Amino acid sequence: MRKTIRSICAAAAVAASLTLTSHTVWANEPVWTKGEVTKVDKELGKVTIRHEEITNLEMPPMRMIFRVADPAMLDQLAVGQKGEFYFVDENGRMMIKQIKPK
Ligand SMILES: [Cu+2]
Repeated sequence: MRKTIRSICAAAAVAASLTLTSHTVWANEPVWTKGEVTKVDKELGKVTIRHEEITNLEMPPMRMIFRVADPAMLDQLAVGQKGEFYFVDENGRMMIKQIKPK
């Protein structure tokens, strides 16, 4: 009986460490959020997107303005463009880091 409890504890410890490891790896992976471009301002380098919930930023669905990490992204974006976006918080500025156009 005691042995059974000990092996269950060991299994739980392994599971916990696996979870921790996975999180560490995923921290640098893009988190994709679906969205649609509703406005592009090339001069200001800003894009308005109606986005679904952004889990990595704990943000509910809404329409908002983002900066882009690379001005070249502006050429890939047009009003009505749908896709998946990797949004990040760069010192309080919401920014599009990567785009997967659909
Ligand atoms: Cu938002």
